[in-house]
Amino acid sequence: MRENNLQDTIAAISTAPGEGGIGIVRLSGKRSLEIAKKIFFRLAGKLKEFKGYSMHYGRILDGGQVIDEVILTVMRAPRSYTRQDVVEINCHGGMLSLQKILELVLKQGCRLASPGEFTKRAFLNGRIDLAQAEAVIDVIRAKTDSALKVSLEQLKGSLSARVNEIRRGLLDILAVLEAGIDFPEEGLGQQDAVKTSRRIAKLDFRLKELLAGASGGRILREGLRVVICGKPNVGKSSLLNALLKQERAIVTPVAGTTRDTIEELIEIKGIPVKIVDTAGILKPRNLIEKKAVKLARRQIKSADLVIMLFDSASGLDNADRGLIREIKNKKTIAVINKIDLKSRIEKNRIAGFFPTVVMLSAKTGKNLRLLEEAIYNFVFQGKQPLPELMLVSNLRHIQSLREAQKLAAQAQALSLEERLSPELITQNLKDSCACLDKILGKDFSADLLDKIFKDFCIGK
Ligand SMILES: Nc1nc2c(ncn2[C@@H]2O[C@H](COP(=O)(O)OP(=O)(O)O)[C@@H](O)[C@H]2O)c(=O)[nH]1
Ligand SMILES: [Mg+2]
Repeated sequence: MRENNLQDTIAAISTAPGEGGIGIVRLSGKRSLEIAKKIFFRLAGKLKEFKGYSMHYGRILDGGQVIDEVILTVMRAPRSYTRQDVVEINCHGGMLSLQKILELVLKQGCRLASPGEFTKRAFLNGRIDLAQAEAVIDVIRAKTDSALKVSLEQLKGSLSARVNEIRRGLLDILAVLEAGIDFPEEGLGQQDAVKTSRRIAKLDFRLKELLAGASGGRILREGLRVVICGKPNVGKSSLLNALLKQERAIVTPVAGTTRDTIEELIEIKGIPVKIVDTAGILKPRNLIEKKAVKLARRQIKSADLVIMLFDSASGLDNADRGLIREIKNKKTIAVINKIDLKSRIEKNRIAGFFPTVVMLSAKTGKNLRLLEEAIYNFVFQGKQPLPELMLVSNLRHIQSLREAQKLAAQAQALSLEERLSPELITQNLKDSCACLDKILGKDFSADLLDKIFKDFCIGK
């Protein structure tokens, strides 16, 4: 595969497209320094040798023509992002000079890098493992401070260290068991069996511990999709505005004001929340409303959490009851809105249908905080998330950890059986270990790498 070829010298624009103070063209590979030397001319003094971690002020020239005034940063193998020779050309951040410099280095023999190829090289050259490589893009895409913290921990290698530790534990047990299989006459004594079982149980516990923070971690990474639904005029758009703290959606006393769904990203206590306002669900009066209701239903289907809104002032009616039936399989927080008006709904009437009921006023903002707390609790089940337990956030890691844990638990159950069959236990432990290897990228396919890095930006 071309992209797994580490011999080419690759180049790409590493800064975001558009205007900026500075733009960077990055080169990585054996010929980086040689190519940079061909197009770079120092403004003061003569350039002798590029030292690692050095910066040079000068010009990029194409033939005799000045392309831009730049600063060149040189990082030499193996002390660089990719463990290869890396040159970063810091030029003016206009698309034209970036594009021209990129074209120039391509003309001189660089190949255009594919998305994430610099990071892929860091992985293939062993500077970081696969879980760390995946954390790079999560750091870039983090939507909240908490999400950033989790990704930075992963990039630092905290998750990998935990996984490695468990993996080593599994290998140690395997070594003992396999010695027993090789010398069956000695066999595994009762004492050994108990000891083995305890050791597997410990690792099973460690895996469960990592998985305990996984659903929260995943939401921090991907965001929580919250859809506000309810019949017309209960205050859905007002609630969106209140949570957003700005007048985003049109609010009027006229039923049927909202037609298109409105989505906005907000932060609730560190959780990135995609909040979606929908049209009220009631018998549509015309074609537009019919489409709006259809859209609203589709949104409800894709929600991680539904906020079902009731109007305190108008009382519970058949339309509300119909909606309650419609969303009975969704995770829902019920909200009784307009508590600033005379109440005609008792909380108890609704509490039977929903685990959480919040009473608030979208108009005055009263108790809005309680809804934010309810959403937070929905994600973290009322527990304060411990940073050390919030190490997992990537679905691929979660799935492999789950599989590894299941296999370890099976091995542990087998080790308690009277007629111990070491071969079966070792097979389960080996498979469990293989799952952990996948997380770390000790075992990978070109397809997997393609899948992971295709989501990266070019130049990273
Ligand atoms: N008194 C009071 N009126 C509200 C409250 N929330 C919304 N409303 C009013 O209810 C009407 C419908 O609100 P809107 O947000 O458009 O409802 P939607 O159709 O569910 O989106 C508007 O006149 C709002 O001003 C509230 O908490 N208290
Ligand atoms: Mg509305």
